[in-house]
Amino acid sequence: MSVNKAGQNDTMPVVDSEDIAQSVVRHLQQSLGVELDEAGPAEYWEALSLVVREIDLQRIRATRKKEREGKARRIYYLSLEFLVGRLLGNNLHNLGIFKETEKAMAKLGTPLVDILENESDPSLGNGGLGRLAACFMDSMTTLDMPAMGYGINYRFGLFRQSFAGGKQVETPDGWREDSFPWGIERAKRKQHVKLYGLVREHAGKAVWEDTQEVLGMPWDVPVTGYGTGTVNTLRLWESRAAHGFDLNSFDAGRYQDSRSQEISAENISQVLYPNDNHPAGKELRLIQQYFFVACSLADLIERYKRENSESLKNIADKVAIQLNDTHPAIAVAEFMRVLMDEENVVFSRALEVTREVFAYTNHTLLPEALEEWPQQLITKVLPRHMQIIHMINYHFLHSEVEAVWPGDDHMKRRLSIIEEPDRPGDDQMVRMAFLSVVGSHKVNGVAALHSRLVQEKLFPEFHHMWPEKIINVTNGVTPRRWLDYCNPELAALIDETIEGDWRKDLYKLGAMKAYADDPAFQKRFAAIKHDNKKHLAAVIKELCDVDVSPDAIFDVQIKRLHEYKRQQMNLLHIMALYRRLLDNPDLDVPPRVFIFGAKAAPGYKVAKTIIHAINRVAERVNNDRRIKDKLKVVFLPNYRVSLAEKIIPAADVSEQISTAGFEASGTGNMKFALNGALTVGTLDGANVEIAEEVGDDNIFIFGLTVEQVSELRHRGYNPRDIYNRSEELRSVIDWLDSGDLCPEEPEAFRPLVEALLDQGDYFLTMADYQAYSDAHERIAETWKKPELWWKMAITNSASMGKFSSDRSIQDYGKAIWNMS
Ligand code: 4GP
Repeated sequence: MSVNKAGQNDTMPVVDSEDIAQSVVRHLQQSLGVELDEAGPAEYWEALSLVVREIDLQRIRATRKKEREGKARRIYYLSLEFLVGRLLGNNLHNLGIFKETEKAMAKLGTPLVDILENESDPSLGNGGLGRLAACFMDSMTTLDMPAMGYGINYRFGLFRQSFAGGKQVETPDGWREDSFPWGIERAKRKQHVKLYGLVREHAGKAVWEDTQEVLGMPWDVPVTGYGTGTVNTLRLWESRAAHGFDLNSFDAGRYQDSRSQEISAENISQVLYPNDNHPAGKELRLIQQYFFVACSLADLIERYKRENSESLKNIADKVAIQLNDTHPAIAVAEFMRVLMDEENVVFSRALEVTREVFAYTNHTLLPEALEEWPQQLITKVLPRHMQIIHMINYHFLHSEVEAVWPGDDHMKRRLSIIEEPDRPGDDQMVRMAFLSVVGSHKVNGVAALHSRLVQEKLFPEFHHMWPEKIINVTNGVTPRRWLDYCNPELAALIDETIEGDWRKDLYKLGAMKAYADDPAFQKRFAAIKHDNKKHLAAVIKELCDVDVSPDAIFDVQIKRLHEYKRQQMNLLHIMALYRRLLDNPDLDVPPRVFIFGAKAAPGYKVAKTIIHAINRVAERVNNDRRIKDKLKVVFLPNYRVSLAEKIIPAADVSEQISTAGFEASGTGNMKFALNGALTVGTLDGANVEIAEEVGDDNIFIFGLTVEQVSELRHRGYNPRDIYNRSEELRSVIDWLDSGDLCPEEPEAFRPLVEALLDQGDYFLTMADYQAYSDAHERIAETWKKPELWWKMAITNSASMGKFSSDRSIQDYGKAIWNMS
């Protein structure tokens, strides 16, 4: 018996619903010790996960064997975050056994949908960069690339969010406390990591000694691909005490900083730092970074030696390491250390090899997000690495910079990996981005506009020195999770309509453009959206206790809460709409539901204020009968991947409204368009390329461009002028500031008002407001013409071929990893 078309591959065992049901029962009884009549959805979830894991493991072995025999270069993706999302449903889809499993579970009496809801999201990331890493693992596997992801198995992932009086409340998310059947401990591959200590010279050689040691235990999570027998591995490290050693007991006198006493071996992998686009400059964070880098490099070098040769001189032929942002940048120094101190490779050759192996992806231009570490801290935690960074820097400045700008000390200071202090006596900072650029053969931005800004604004001198080094690879998303799995009805309609398997070649969706005008097709497309909206309405009712109608426009902004993403602009506009409706309850506008989902970093005051304000406005609007349900506002708590999977298929409008020049790419924007939502967006990040693909008539672009933003700043910008001129803006900001929305804490929204009016409105919310409001008028007008709306929606979905992460990975393969 065969499985569905995805599964037809001769390396795969054929599995039918009977086999699955039997295996589930076997695991219930033999692995979990549960009788059939005792099993609920949670037990079924675990048993079924074990069934799938068994298939995965079989394939992992086959994959490894094939790879050992092959000649290909292996890609190692180093990332402090992998926001993989729930795995069971996705794996069933990828393996092509979803339908058979549905049947099996129906036979056993518990619907698969209920079972899938029992999986907690592995919350191992903050946002875009972590989710991108997960899409990339899916694509590398689907494309049969030998690849491995390396990260940290945090005990507590990103916090859980709830609201109290509208304010964000954070609680720890012990996501794997109950069970995580996907992770398999591989004690045989454990690593020892050194920290602290001193460097002494012995017979002319640097020796790092008197160190403390921690143990890194790998947990392997299988990564399935679609329509292939390949299963890759995501190896996540967990820290443990080595030899009963505890960093706490280490002689406190040797620490320059008493905070380090809080660090014990086990707590290195305890928590994910909850910051998006913002580094956490804590000692423990540096240790986390080094810990996972050291484990990963040791692990991949061992594998290289097992499979290839004892000598590392040709390691670049077989190994490519991708740094996901600067978080793993210390890997450059660690790799050099291994080559020089353990393998006796001379400095210049070691640097050549390192550069051939490493490449670095930049994900943000925000200056505050560019990681820097105090030199003193690195010297304390990793004394040998600090020496090596100095050596790299010396070579870089005195031979490479010198060759381009001879005698130019100013340029050397600008480009130095170790920054001069602003004031004498201040600590010198190590610029991890510069270390990453100097240590890599390629650096890439994540959308065309962003990469141009990386070349021109972020690293112009590096771009001058090495014109070939900084390139673009536009982000993408996996169509398996973000269409096939999350929107099965639409996936089925597409299958019926077009030729070929779009799951593997997303450009095939282009054939759907021929149906954009077809009334029958439009009707079905719209009916699916309506169905998805009904499902989401039920989720909204359950989580927010608000009734929303699936006939309204579902207008969605889901992403981390950040001033540059401008949720506050959305809020001001909602407040204005509400006031317009109060002035005239019979206003001829389509009913709208504004949906938010976002976590704010716990220490980010203004972001938390924005959440609070949205919730308070929502409460007011949702309970006001005068506006006749023409406006609803909901903020779904605890936004995460599994919630995104329910929201995105149900969206009509996708809010991508960052200040131009700030959002490196965005990937939510791609997921929404793929599922037939229309974008209201600025010319920022990948929105620019989305507009190119769908055509200007099929997207609502508004606002200042990057060039206009810099002109405006240059001219001088005073948000108060806009406030004074715009009656509408003035009235909503005054309302926000009046205490009316939060009588028990009348000053609650001051930080937001101040950011907008008194602190220069850095993100130009006021400047873009009118254009944004006008774009929403256009949206409302378009909604009134359903044939036009659905034509646009279908065209969007059909034009997303470019934004598959398969295409991104192929680009990486060609331009960065030298894959043939
Ligand atoms: C994000 C960027 O903000 C987002 O535009 C991009 O799509 C994503 O990376 C993937 O490239 N950056 C982060 C971060 O998540 O922490 O810097």
